[in-house]
Amino acid sequence: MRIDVISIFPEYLEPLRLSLLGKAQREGLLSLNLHNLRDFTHDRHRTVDDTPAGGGAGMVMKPEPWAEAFAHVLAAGRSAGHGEPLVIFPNPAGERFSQARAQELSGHDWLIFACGRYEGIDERVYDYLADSGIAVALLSLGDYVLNGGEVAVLAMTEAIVRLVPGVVGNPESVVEESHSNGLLEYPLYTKPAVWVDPAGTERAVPEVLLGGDHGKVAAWRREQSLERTRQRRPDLLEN
Ligand code: 6GU
Repeated sequence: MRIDVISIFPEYLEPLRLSLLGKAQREGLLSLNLHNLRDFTHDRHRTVDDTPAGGGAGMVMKPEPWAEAFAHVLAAGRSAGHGEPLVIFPNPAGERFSQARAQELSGHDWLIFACGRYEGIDERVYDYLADSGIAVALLSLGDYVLNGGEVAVLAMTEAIVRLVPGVVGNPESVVEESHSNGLLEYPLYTKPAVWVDPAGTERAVPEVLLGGDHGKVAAWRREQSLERTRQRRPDLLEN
């Protein structure tokens, strides 16, 4: 999978070089390419924003650097042998990102994330991409506002890339986790079988988990998942 990120703060994305995603890059499962939008400006101040047409607060990202950045990234990906990309604009006014969406996006060969800042990007950039036949999606992490798309790209990229086959060592660990089946994950325990907490209370692992009956364990976990979901996220059960 190839991922390009265009941002005025490409250093913000450097944590994607660490840990599991770093390993995926070293193993050739992921090619991560970071681009500074300011490299596609031509004035002394490397200007990427201007005042909003019609007036109002804040600044709007100018279309010209975005068009140049996309031309560069599209050429680079195509010459590396990739087909058609999906361009994702992290945006609080976009469709809600979810585990199901992460699963679907993990099957793509090439994603381009375009991080807006300030009040937003000139609308003509979206129209230009769409009219050029490029697939575009606006995705939001949730109903709150961040200062820019970078943090959202960190979250979305991690959620997507860990689902690419081969990235997580044990494929079962991405099957049995919260949201993979529409429910929250059941509680987890490890050794010791009885733990004395710092207040002196003995806390035992539920007996069913130590009995060796896999059918009973599975039934108990399912029940716990349902109960947790009912308590914490009843909205998930409506679907
Ligand atoms: Cl994707 N971007 C920004 N700027 N704010 C957000 C968001 C995205 N998702 C939630 N809030």
